[in-house]
Amino acid sequence: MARFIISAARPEQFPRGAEPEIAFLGRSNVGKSSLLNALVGADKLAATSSKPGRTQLINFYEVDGGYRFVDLPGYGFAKVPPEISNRWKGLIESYLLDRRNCRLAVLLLDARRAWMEKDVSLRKWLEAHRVPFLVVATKIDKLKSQQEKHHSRTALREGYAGELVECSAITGRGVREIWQAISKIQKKQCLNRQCQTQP
Ligand SMILES: Nc1nc2c(ncn2[C@@H]2O[C@H](COP(=O)(O)OP(=O)(O)O)[C@@H](O)[C@H]2O)c(=O)[nH]1
Ligand SMILES: [Mg+2]
Repeated sequence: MARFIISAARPEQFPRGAEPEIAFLGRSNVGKSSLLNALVGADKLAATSSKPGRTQLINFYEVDGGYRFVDLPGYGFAKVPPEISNRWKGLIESYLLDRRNCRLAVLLLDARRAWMEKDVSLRKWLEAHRVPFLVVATKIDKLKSQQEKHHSRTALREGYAGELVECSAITGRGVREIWQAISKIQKKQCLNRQCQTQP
């Protein structure tokens, strides 16, 4: 079960309370909202769209287990003017850097495309700022042949040896593994960074 809380355009609108948050990041249209729905077993909790660039706000959801899911605005949509994309970037960065609730960023990649330039720079940014993250390659159901699957795996591993989950919002593949990673990392984080820095 899950419930929509708020669409925030500014940090002052972020919800209060200490609930741990899992943030979903990735290019527009990569499948962030669909994955969020698949994780909570809902069809229409987070709005999905075949048109990229529709989620321009930070959407907060309350989900079972005392977590919040945070649907961050997608990047990499070419038709957005620079002033708007800079504003999005500012909003995302202020969320990831300043938000104490944030325990984990889930970085989504399209399994067919693997790492694109902006994904790599985002991953490097997360590493540099020590934001804990999990890489999820989604739309895995679209890889039909063995050759496509092999090609995708090789490309996903190019320059990245960390934790990686393959998933599909359509078949539900990977959903359990993502939940496992969420519960594991939240506990670990509590022991390490976040809880110690709470006032
Ligand atoms: N085949 C397939 N399509 C997907 C999957 N996840 C998302 N999609 C489709 O990709 C499009 C964009 O999805 P959406 O969740 O809105 O992407 P967002 O912009 O990252 O939130 C929609 O048409 C979805 O139905 C998946 O795992 N498999
Ligand atoms: Mg979306």
